[in-house]
Amino acid sequence: MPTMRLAFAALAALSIAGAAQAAPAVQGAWSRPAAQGATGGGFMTLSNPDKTADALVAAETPWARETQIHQTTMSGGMASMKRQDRVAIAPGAKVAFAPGGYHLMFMGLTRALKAGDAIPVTLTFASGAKVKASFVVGMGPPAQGQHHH
Ligand SMILES: [Cu+2]
Repeated sequence: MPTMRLAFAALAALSIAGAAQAAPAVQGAWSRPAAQGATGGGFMTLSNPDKTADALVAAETPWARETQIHQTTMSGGMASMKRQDRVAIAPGAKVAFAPGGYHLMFMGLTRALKAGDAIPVTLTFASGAKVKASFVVGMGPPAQGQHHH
């Protein structure tokens, strides 16, 4: 059945050519201490190593009832937070999630966030990639070299 074998070979080659784009990377993920039941903020730098645009569309952690993507904006001297459906990351670009800008909002913490804790978060991207990251609890970004892949 040489024809059959050829067909399989062609399929295999196709699936390699059509492989998912490279997943975005997370660096310096951190969060501030917070009480159980309160709301926590998640900060990080996302980078897109691929030649195709991607976007963060969802985040999830078992440590909070719900996790949302927010952006803090200033208008008329007042800071307000708006929920974001997606945060685009251009090809080869980095997007900072930091106090005063984009951040994750951990709503209804199921446990207290104490310094040194590592919040397990799963990030979902428009490309379909799911990336796990540990958000280290402290007063600022963790030292370089501690990020997880
Ligand atoms: Cu917020």
